[in-house]
Amino acid sequence: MPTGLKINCSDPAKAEVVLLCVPYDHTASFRKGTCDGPAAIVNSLRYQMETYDRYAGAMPASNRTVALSELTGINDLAPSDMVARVKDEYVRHLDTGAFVMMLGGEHSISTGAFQALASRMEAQTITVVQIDAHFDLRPDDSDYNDTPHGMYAHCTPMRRAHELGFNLVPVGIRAYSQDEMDYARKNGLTVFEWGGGEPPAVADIVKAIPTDQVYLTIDVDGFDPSCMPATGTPVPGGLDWYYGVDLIREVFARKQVVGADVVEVAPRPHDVVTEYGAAQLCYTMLALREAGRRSTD
Ligand SMILES: [Mn+2]
Repeated sequence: MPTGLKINCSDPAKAEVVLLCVPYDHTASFRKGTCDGPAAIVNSLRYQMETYDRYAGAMPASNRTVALSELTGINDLAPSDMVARVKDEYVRHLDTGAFVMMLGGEHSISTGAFQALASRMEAQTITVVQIDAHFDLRPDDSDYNDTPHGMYAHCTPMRRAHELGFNLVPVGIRAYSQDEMDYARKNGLTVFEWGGGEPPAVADIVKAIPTDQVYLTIDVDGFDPSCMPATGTPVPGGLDWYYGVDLIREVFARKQVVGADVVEVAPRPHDVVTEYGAAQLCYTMLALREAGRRSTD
């Protein structure tokens, strides 16, 4: 009987791993509901996981302290205040040396993490590896929204990350504006676009990451909707489940992952596939951290 992840520490300030829940859903452009994502993912994490993670060949260590940090009331905030609150909270966990696994919530929450990391480390030494159907490189959402949410809308976090100085490696991209592609080209991004042939070798993606340090941001719509259907803006033809797991495994084996998030889970009635899949990715990432890096090629 699967028992799942033990959340064994009530004080995030004393924890080695913090599950930072950000139930924020203000600027979604199509289907709403990502404010219910974090609780659904945590529920699956606690009660649905096999303790042994076969993807990592390891388990999240039972003697590690794991705490929940839930940003309650955050859904009442305007996007800029939300980002500021996520940043403050994230910085607190960075300063106690915790590894933060952030759960969303719409993708704009990642900007708070980027700002926090950039306040404590050199952004240039970190690459944001982004699994996503969309670039999220817009300056704001004014090109498609009659009542725009501005520079922290959920179509903007990678633009904000790039402006902060992070390197970007987007993977699974298959829906974008011409301006976003122009921005990516102009700034020399290596883009792993999906569709139009066989997917690239996982090793080629890892080789394209210019730094040792990586922040992994997983928008579940980067995966094919057959495995992640409950999301705000599903797009057919994404990453196959096992391809995504292989990519995440290789990133953890070759790089130092300084933070991760799983966003845009929008639970729907009579279906737990997406939150289960998102929880599995979180669990596998925590198990991969315990498995450690591979020393040889
Ligand atoms: Mn996204």
